[in-house]
Amino acid sequence: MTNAISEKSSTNKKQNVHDYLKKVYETVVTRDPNETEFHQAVALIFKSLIPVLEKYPTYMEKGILEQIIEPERVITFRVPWVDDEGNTHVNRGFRVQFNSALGPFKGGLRFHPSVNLSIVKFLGLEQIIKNSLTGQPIGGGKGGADFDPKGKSDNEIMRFCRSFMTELAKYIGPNTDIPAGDIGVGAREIGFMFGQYKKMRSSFDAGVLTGKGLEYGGSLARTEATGYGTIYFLEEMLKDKDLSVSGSTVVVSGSGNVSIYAIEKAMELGATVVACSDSDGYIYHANGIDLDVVKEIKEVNNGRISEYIETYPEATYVEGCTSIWEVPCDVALPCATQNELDEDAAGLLVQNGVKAVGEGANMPCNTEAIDVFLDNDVLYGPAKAVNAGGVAVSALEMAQNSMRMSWTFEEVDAQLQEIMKNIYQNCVAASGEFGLPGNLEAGANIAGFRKVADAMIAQGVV
Ligand code: NDP
Ligand code: 2IT
Repeated sequence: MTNAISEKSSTNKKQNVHDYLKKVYETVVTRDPNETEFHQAVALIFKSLIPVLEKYPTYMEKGILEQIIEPERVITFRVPWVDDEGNTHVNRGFRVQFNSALGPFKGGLRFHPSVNLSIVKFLGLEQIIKNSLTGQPIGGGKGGADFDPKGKSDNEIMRFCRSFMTELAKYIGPNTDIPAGDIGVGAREIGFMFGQYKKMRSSFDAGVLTGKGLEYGGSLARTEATGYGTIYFLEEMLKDKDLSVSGSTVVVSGSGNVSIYAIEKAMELGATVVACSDSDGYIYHANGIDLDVVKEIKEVNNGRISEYIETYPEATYVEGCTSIWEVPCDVALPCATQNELDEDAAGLLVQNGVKAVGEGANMPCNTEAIDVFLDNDVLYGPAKAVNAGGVAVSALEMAQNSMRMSWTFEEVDAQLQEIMKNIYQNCVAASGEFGLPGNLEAGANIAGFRKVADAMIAQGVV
């Protein structure tokens, strides 16, 4: 082949891939025009896959993308419950069983008033790739309800959880679909749901839910896993640039499960964490946050982060959570929710000299913010890779449940560290192989996608 002909064929290939992705993406948007978060997640993944489809057109020929963006099953259901005053409320429950090519559906449940099908589908799609990256035998799913746990009594939470599980139990099982926690769902909610599932089945199927209490089949280190894993990944990223968590100034958004344990591990490795938030505002403490006080407020009392200044009057509280990114830092860890960090915030972080951004939350940086980081050579760790430690330890919880035994904290933590290192290395290798060195977003999408796609091809169109 002459150079001119080979160049033309490469241009044609690029055009084919581009046209194909555009067509599939348009189908997604036309089918469900209101699902903007889902569109955003699809677009990000598709962008990363351009060089993969150029090299391996078989993924196009076999219609893998058309299949992967359509959930295997979507379940929506009514969740009626009665409050402490005797009033009846009706919420909407969801479970999206997205992809079971690598194993049973696996992914968390979110209880938050903003939950709708778009949110659950974007989270489910991300979960497919994330779970693949962990190297464990788990497919992807997600669920939740538009229920607001804030201000509810323990009994109200229990009644809601039991009603939610009464319907969900029909569709899940230790070899079918294994839910866990997410925003608004922690050990208390998992406990209530497990109790109801057990009662309905007359069977102690420990492996049907993860994030369980330690007394009845939970894994040590699951509570810490997402936050700790985030810092293990961050340390790998920094190490490659001769940087370290030790000595760095860190800002973490949120003050829930992921944030608290990211703060804990960052501090343990020698960082100073100067700010964290909740949905109302953020605190700034120049000497470093006192995590025990944050835990007391958020984990024990279900309080507001603003209460922190009652103990530390020298710290400041700022109303409004999004302005947390104005605080200068070496490392920014968005650990609260989707699209909490936009291009303006990214610009400010860059201006203030940020060196690394690690997504503890799912899709916390919008697409434009990611571009700002990549264009300015900021180390950027994408959620699918960075926060995969939570689901990875969930899979270790399933393994322990199957064996009817439990590992020590140190054993689980050692496996978590190994898994996070492997994920980092696989992302680096995939981004390099496909001509996008330094782009871990692309690396994560490519490495995660290929394993799922190959399993789908091996299993045929069913
Ligand atoms: P939690 O419910 O424990 O904490 C959520 C935190 O984020 C709270 O501080 C909450 O503030 C804040 N937050 C929630 N929604 C909003 C919002 N719309 N705007 C601003 N702040 C908000 O949840 P997790 O820590 O478990 O989850 C946090 C993120 O991490 C989510 O994106 C989740 O999907 C992701 N994730 C969680 C994993 C896990 O194992 N739990 C695993 C991997 C990812 P407030 O108290 O005011 O509501
Ligand atoms: O987003 C996530 O990975 C989670 N919420 C954890 C899922 C799980 O099954 O542990």
